[in-house]
Amino acid sequence: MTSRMVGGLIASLLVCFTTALHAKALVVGFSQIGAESAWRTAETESVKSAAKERGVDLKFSDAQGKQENQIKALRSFIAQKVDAIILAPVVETGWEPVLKEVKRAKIPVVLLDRGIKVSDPTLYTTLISPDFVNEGREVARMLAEKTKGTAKIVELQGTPGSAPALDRKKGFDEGIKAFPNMQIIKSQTGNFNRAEGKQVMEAFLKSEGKNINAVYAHNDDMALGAIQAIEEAGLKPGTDIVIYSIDAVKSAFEAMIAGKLNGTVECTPMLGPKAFEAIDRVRAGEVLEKWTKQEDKNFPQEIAAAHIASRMY
Ligand code: GZL
Repeated sequence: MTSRMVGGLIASLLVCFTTALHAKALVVGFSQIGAESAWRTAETESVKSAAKERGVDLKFSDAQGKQENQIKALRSFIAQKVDAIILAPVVETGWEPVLKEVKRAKIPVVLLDRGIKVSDPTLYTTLISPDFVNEGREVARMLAEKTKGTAKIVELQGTPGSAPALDRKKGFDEGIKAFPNMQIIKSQTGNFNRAEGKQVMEAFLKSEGKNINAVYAHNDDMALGAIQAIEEAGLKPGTDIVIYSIDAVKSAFEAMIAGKLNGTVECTPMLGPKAFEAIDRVRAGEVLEKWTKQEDKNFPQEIAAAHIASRMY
């Protein structure tokens, strides 16, 4: 090689090195609700591992279930000049002001697993979530089939004001309308967590006792709490009182195989890769669908054993 060629080679290597140095990692802020359920923890893990795989610098904030902490986190992401924001909004309302600040800072927002109500749809790029209303309808269908259309139901609702709680109730109410002998006799929030699900179920058993023959829980963690309460009351969950829920977490499959849970509807938390794909597309100038809809799957008790080995969360 002539000295000119060696010089040229060194120069081009230097250019590659400096560009690589300046191609800074993408910085993404992730405002997560908390760790209220196994599902939520699985979602956090999915986002963190997808960020790691992509070499994304992820700024993670756990709001401990409080909207004001999420709003603080969003303002901090603006101050840090992040390239994009992932937001799992604890409730549907109260986001307009802070999302206007984010928009002014020209930071794209991807909503994860829960929707929001805003007058200006440009305040977020897309919502990656399932159809919660359909999930409620599917539980109603499975419960109607199991009880032949006659059931005195107690309902464990998710977090008040959250999209999944509002829409899973809406869908279930629609689903049982066709069955006059299926009534919800008690309905209360258990905040999507096992402890509160157990406490509320204990109260239902105290006030309604033998009158109850079905439980509709908006998520598996509350259903698992209800199962504990039913057993402690000397009754057999899954037979004396049938139980249906949503999420399809691994412990729900274990409960179904033990005959204590009668069915669950899958709502996948493995949304990390999709969140970063959406961010890449937005940054490349694409306009995304407002709703990146995730498909659900029903898991009645009968098929739990065949599927548990392949469960990812
Ligand atoms: C659903 C998600 C819900 C889960 C719960 O997308 O928002 O929140 O069903 C979780 O387990 O707490």
